[in-house]
Amino acid sequence: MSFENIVVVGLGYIGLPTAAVFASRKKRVLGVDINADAVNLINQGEVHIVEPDLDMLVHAAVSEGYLRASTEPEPADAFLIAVPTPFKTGVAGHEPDLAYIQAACDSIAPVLQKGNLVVLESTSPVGATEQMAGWLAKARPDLSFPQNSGEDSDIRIAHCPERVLPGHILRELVHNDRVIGGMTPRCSEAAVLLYQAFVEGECILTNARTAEMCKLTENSFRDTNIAFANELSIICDKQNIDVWELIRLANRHPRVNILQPGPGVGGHCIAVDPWFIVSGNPDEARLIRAAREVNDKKPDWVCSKVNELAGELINGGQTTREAVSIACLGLSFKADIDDLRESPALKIAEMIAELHPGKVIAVEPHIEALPSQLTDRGVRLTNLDEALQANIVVLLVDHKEWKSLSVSFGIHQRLLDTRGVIAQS
Ligand code: SAJ
Repeated sequence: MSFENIVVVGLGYIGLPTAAVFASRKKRVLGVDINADAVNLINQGEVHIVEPDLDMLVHAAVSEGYLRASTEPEPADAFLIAVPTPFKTGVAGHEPDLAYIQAACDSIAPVLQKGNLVVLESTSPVGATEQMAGWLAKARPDLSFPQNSGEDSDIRIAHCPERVLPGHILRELVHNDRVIGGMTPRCSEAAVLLYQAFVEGECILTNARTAEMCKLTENSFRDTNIAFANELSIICDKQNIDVWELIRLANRHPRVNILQPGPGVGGHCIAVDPWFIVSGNPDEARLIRAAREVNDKKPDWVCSKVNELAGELINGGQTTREAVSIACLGLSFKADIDDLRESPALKIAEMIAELHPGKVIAVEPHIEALPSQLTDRGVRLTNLDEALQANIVVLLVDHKEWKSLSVSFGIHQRLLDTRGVIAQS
């Protein structure tokens, strides 16, 4: 068995880098996406997403003829599905929506052939790989699948969740270990053979359900640890203790490793995936749900602190509420990226602008224009120098531009540093 022709369905933050890395190993790769603009751009050797070095890799792969993009799949040896798994809209709670996976199945089913491998890479609730196999089997009754034919099936199916960190995707794709969960042991072996084309980490075999749960567990573990840090930060504020020093000290214990508090947890993974465990296990997943709630409520706490600081300035008789200016440092969901989606910093800036009658400005070195939810509320994009003159400076993202900055604030100024990076002199 060899995998020379690979189709990758979904050319987003995971699918495109994965397609490009396979192509860089001289596999013939067809990337498939419903976004025709992205497909056209990729065929010109350009990219529609921001990720270090991805543009160069895609350009080289397209110029050498190993990577092509299309809105329609073609027959291949292996199919990788890397499409989004958002929440269902219009229903209460946080139920995963597998509609994109189902649509991917519909698109590849007509071109499937005996001997093909289909791998689900999208982060998915437990049971999604079996569901995917069910959809494919229904569309292709002429082929046999592992759920009915076990090791002798025509089609092999596996789940191999991506685990890469945005900003470091190309390095982590190659060097991270991969958890590979086949629907049967032979499915797992086939998937290992596929990934060995570029993975230098270890490929560890398990079954599909465990692989699904493993990915959700990794992100839930991180979310719970950050929730612990966020809860500590609120307790420390009340107790007049420096939470950053506290965590530094506690982490000197050989078996303690607490992450860092912040303004909340954002992005499309850590703030989403734990809900996939909760929605499938509402009575059992009590800690995982509580962690999500703690992190989701942190932006409200930050806004109430800003309000408190404004009150301090006004009560001191130094100014009026309308005259208080507020600057937000950073809007992205984490440091040194331009991604504003699901960003707690953006949410906080929006809430401040909504509630505060005075001037609100923002600094975000990675964007050129503010999104409309801020401009509609009168927020202006500015530079760091102007922002540091504001009455209240709210540091929301630990971008390198102001990490380790030492600032001396006047008596009419207050700093709320949600990331603990600015030293006051
Ligand atoms: N954050 C904190 N404190 C910390 C660390 C992070 O507040 O100590 C916040 C960040 O500011 C951000 C959020 O958490 O708002 C998430 O950022 P992140 O860097 O922790 O994670 P992501 O969402 O960029 O990527 C995660 C990674 N998962 C783990 O580290 C377990 C990555 O490996 C996954 O592949 C990715 O989710 C994914 O695609 O699921």
